[in-house]
Amino acid sequence: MERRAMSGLVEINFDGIVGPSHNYAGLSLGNIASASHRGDPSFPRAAALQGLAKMRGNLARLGVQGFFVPLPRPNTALIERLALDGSEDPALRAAPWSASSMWTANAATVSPAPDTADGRCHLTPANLVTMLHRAQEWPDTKRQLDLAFADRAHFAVHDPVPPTFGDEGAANHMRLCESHGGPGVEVFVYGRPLSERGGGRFPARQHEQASRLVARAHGLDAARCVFIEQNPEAIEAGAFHNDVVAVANERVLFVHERAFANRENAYEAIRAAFPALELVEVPASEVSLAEAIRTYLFNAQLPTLPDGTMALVVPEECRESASVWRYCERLMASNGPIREVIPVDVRQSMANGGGPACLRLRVVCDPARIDPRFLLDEAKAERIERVIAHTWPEQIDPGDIGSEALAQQVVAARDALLDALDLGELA
Ligand code: SUG
Repeated sequence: MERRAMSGLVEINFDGIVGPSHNYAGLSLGNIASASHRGDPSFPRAAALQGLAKMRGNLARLGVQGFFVPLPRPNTALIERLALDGSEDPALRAAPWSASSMWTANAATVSPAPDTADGRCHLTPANLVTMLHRAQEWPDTKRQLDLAFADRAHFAVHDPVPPTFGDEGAANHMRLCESHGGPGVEVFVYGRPLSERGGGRFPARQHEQASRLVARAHGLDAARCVFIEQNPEAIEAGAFHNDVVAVANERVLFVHERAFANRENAYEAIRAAFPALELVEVPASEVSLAEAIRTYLFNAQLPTLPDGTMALVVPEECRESASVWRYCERLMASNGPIREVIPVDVRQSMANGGGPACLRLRVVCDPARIDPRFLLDEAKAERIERVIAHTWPEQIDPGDIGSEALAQQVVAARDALLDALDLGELA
């Protein structure tokens, strides 16, 4: 199949605005940060302002930035379906309150127009079935995608993959290309189920059949798709998504040595589909898998800057780690494609296992085709900031979850945001 470069296409990062119910309930088995912060007080206002500061930095660097609004919480329909009456396990009680839609890398898988058979950009919302608190996201996520990408001549928004096959969206999907507007090779990374891995503690959240289904539904050319198994050792070490151990941009794949089950075969398969690959592999002898996962070095954004070089936008935690920062300094001094490393403070999200890359969904498209209400500019950033400062709870303690007073505050805060952004349809 012939795939053409298309003009006017740029990469847009859609960040999830951190919702007013952001809390630490320890809901994600296999996500070490989530488990270790279970029961801590959370700071939703600070969390949302940290996310907004990251968006502003990227808007200044890249000239374009999108966002999605938090989903409705607490989810009253889920509270009813779970028959919650106060006697249940606190983790179950917390699920309908989760602000997990902030991690928009799990909102959907996106195949840009130059890769697809019908020349439209295809989006499939992730079913996120492995975790209850995340499985509730997709219907509201789809509503938002349908609104933001309503132009059916340019976008196709699919239904999610059937729940038999867990799908966690773009967090397990990478795209390699010469330039964003040109044809790409799409790399899907899946985990083998525990039953097939001969044991282990943590579930694989991305099923191979989900990835293959998405590739078919998006009309991708089979010769330009690569399916790779995640290293079970990485899953066991806490890499519950591939984007905890790898990130790609244009020709570059920045990856930990232990990311894939069979590393040589994986690189060979990628090179066969995309010979121009520039591999930047971090050896375990320089940064251990555990340290990579603790600091989220790979959960970085890797945008191409206007001058054509690439920057790695990493969590502040990377600067505080001797081995990781030593590596970053060497990277910056090298002649490689990544010349700048920019630490950002997203600590509130990090404490739930979400770094800079988790907080954004990349969509390559013509910004003129998107509903402009989802694109950020400075005036809108100020409006969002004011709403967060005035209405987001400053602190949530574990005992607050389930309370009527907090529910009212969270609902009112989201309503104020929708009002400020003229997005009343999502109420
Ligand atoms: O699904 N954490 C999220 C973090 C998602 C990170 N996304 C990417 N790697 N792309 C998750 O595990 C924690 C919620 C809690 O424990 O309250 C949580 O859902």
